[in-house]
Amino acid sequence: MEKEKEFYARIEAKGVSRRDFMKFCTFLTATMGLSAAYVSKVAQVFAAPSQRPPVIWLHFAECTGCSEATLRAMFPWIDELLLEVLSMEYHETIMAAAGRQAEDQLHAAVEKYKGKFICVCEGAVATKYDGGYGKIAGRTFLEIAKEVCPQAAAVVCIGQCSSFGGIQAAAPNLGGWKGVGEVLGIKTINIAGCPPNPINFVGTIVNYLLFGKLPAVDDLGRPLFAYGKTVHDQCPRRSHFENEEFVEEFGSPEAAMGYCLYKMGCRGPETYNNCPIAKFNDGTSWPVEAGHPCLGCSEPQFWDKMTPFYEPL
Ligand code: FSX
Ligand code: SF4
Ligand code: F3S
Repeated sequence: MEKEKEFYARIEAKGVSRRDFMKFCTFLTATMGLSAAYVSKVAQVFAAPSQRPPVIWLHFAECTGCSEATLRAMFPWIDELLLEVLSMEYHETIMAAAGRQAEDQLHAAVEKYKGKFICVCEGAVATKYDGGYGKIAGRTFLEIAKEVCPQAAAVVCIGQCSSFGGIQAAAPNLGGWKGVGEVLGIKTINIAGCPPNPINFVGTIVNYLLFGKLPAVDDLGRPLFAYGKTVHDQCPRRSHFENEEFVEEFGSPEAAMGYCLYKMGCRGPETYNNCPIAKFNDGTSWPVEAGHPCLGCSEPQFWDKMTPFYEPL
């Protein structure tokens, strides 16, 4: 009770009312595919956390867009998630420590929480030339991944790069870049997207805290609550597709009328993601709503398989 009171006082001081918070929890609960009966339980995960699982967040080759997207999500006020709900032991972008101090922190955290921590991976790992394409503190991404990931309770890959290799794995892929699961031969939870929607990451973590297990996934390791349906099947422009009302030029009257973007190269029909429902930036918009075709960013090797962009399938 005390904890809960403190929580509401803390978020109120940040200008977030209890009502705003409950609205977020309702949205998150629906995104997770749970019934409304779970809203108060989801709220409890934030308001009165019973455990603070340690998290070690590794960066490999990427643009840091995944961290940026997560850190910029107003909900759930990422500092709450990182500092109060989770125990963030290592995250290069946001930690104060640098150099040897940061390295020591990583090793100490792996040692201390062996078998208990959640390892979040962002970015791809190079496999050619002994992984020599990417290093941190003199050690290759490959060495770091091999050392840290197998000691985690679970490995969550955030983004296209750690899930499937991403841009650096696009042809000709000189470094032999791959997703973390493939490199290590382990099963990872893949929060696909370039960048992924932070709500799908938060939903995965909340699922873990609520039920003590990771969410059900598809054969590519993507949580079904978020990646169970195609963009096309949830798209508000779908009736235009059925009526064969297409945009054929950006800036045209058809574009202004919100016609279907299929002929502009939309990959919604073969892309599994919840963008039309979850939207980005706290439900503000998503690519198709902004008038841009889906590029297929949550599908493996989309840089190779979905290109050339802007041309119909
Ligand atoms: Fe990859 Fe993350 Fe694309 Fe970037 O860091 S998924 S390049 S948007 O953001 O890993
Ligand atoms: Fe499908 Fe894309 Fe057209 Fe939407 S805009 S209906 S996702 S093809
Ligand atoms: Fe990516 Fe397509 Fe959604 S490009 S963000 S999966 S609309």
